[in-house]
Amino acid sequence: MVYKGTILKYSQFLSVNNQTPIISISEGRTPLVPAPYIAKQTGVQGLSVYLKMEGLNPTGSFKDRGMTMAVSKAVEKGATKIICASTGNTSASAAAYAARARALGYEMECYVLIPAGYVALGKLSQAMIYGAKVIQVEGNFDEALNIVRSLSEKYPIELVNSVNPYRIEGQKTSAYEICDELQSSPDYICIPVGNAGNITAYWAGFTDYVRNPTARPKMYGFQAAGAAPIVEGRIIEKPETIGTAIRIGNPASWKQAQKARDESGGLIDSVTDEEMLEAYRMIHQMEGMHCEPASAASVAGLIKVARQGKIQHESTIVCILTGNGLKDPQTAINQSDMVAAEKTYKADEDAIAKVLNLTAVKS
Ligand code: AN7
Repeated sequence: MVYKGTILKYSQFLSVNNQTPIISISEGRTPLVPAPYIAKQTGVQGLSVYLKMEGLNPTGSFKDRGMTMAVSKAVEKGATKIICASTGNTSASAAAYAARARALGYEMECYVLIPAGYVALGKLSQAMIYGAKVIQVEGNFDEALNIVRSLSEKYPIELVNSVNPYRIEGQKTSAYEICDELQSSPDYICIPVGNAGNITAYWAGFTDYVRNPTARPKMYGFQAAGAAPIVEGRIIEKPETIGTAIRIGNPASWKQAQKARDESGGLIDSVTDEEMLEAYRMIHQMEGMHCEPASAASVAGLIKVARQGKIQHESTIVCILTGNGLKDPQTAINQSDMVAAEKTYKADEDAIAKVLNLTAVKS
């Protein structure tokens, strides 16, 4: 049977019925890929580390799992406009699901507010080509979120940020997939934390799906050091990090993230931009996998806390790679060893052999 997305697959866990219009782009079913090099880098014996490739969702991030629910429920109640603030991925996803609603004959417009100058180009281009109205704001994500929250209270427009409970509900399906695929629950989830919706959703998902409370994973969340309000216990007025996806100083799901941490026996810590970029290079160069910089916070965090003795040997760990590496090509180029595009060579075989240092003659 043709796969038709997360809502149909897991409908018994979601607030849908036969009347709910299902706005789907066949999101979900993302690969869980072993990461043996990263496992070794932790220095802990016998770990099984997997990367959950959420960047392989239809718009290149985990946001699609929540957006299929939020837009389906918006259409169900008759909304014709949706709005969000975004560091990029939410806007791309909202724009795509609005387009998908139009494909099914519903009137649906999408408005997105993004912090000017701080959204990776791939994400901005997605929101634009999917047909959203893109408003660049001279301010950060937190300021943009305050505006869209207020607008959605005053005007007939549906808010699709993760303060919309259907977003969190939909994002639980990744936890279900992990349990289905491993045929048990992992011991730890390592996950980047920005607005804190995703860590909240995973914990809710494991709580639904794993009956025995002691079998549920510990939730290990990681913020960027320059944008770590939960770790520091205060709002960060001017968050800064290379991981622009998680450049958030006042997370909407702050309390819920702390609850996920405490109920699971987990932790929320921070990683520096240097640690994030080191993990980002490792994921690409030593695993052949890809993700965007913010996603690498999960792997950077795992390595950090493993070296502090906070990971049991012989355990199973899933790091969530939340977004696709192709969204931010500039960071990839900046982090590569070669600045390939800057220099060109004559189309001459001998000259190229020399550049490549190919000296020995094949026998
Ligand atoms: C790749 O798109 O907040 O803790 O506006 O894009 O649930 O916010 C993105 C967040 C991690 C953090 N990784 O998740 C947005 C936005 C990537 C992300 C996060 C985001 P939350």
